[in-house]
Amino acid sequence: MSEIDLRSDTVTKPSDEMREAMATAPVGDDVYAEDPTINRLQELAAELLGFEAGLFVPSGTMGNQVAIWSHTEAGEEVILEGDSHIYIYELATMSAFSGVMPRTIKTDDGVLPVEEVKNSIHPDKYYLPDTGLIALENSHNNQGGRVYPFEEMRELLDYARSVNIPVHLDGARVFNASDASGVPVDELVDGFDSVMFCLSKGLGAPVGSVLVGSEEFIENALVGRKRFGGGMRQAGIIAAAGVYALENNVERLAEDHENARRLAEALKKMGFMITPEPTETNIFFANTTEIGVDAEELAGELKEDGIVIGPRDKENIRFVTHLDVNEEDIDVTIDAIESYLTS
Ligand code: TLP
Repeated sequence: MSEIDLRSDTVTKPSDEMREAMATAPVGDDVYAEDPTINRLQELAAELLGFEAGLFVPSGTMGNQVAIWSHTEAGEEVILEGDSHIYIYELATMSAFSGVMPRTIKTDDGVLPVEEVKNSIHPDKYYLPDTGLIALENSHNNQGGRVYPFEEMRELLDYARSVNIPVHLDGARVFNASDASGVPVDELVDGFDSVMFCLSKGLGAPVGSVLVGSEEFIENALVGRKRFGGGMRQAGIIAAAGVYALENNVERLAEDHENARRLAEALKKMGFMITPEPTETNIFFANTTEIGVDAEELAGELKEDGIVIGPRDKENIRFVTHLDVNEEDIDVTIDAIESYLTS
């Protein structure tokens, strides 16, 4: 029996059909822009999101960091949310590689209040740093896959445009956000200056992300990608998985959302505290404080039944559904947790 792995949607393995597409992909040297499969993926991504151009990058982190490098000058500030992936999990790369300083706004829901953004931008004085970029995240990983409210996002984008500050979207899971909100993905990202989305999460590809923006932005980002060590050669073999993912695995994300919702509801009945409530996409957090269960111990027990979960500490677990977890796996997980609690 294969494991049921609920730690992250990054754990998906390429299907036989995806592997077939990879094995038969035409390839060329991408540093010469001669890989037909990469070119196709970049065009497809740009078209789907409504941008002029795209750039295939090895990871979401590189996509975000190349975007920051491309938008900013050393010595500037980047405004972003205090629990965002770029701030928490990207090893201060914006400071190390781009020479910019994060200016974080801590929130309870991942949503940047426009007033606070305004207050975070310094008056135009030679002795105060300029704001080079604002970065948002949708869906928000550390907020349990919450979707950025559409109207608030539009308000922020309009404000940023009025003061001429570019806005980047960490859209690692933007297709999940689109499905959950019912807003077509190109409308959801309209008004951003750049968007990074991941192929290697819920879309099920083994590796890769795409950065999209204007032609001018992508030309600059191409330099950034090379500098960051992301210039690839016959990488059409992996880009093919991305093309396959975009053509086959977007619509089914709704199943992951349904599975997450069902699992979260069952855990709630068992006494776990769930965030967000209700679950919005394929991620949620379950807290064990009220039922007095040690999350790490629970993880150890479940592992013996072939169920892998990701406790963050003794009381908090992040659950993530994806295309390698089906309805039956959710039933098996619910039963296993229930029997642990009642034993
Ligand atoms: N997220 C991973 C971990 O790094 C936490 C996960 O398991 O969820 N933006 C967002 C919103 C992400 O969640 C991630 C990865 C990234 C960027 C970075 O992508 P990669 O791992 O491809 O560098």
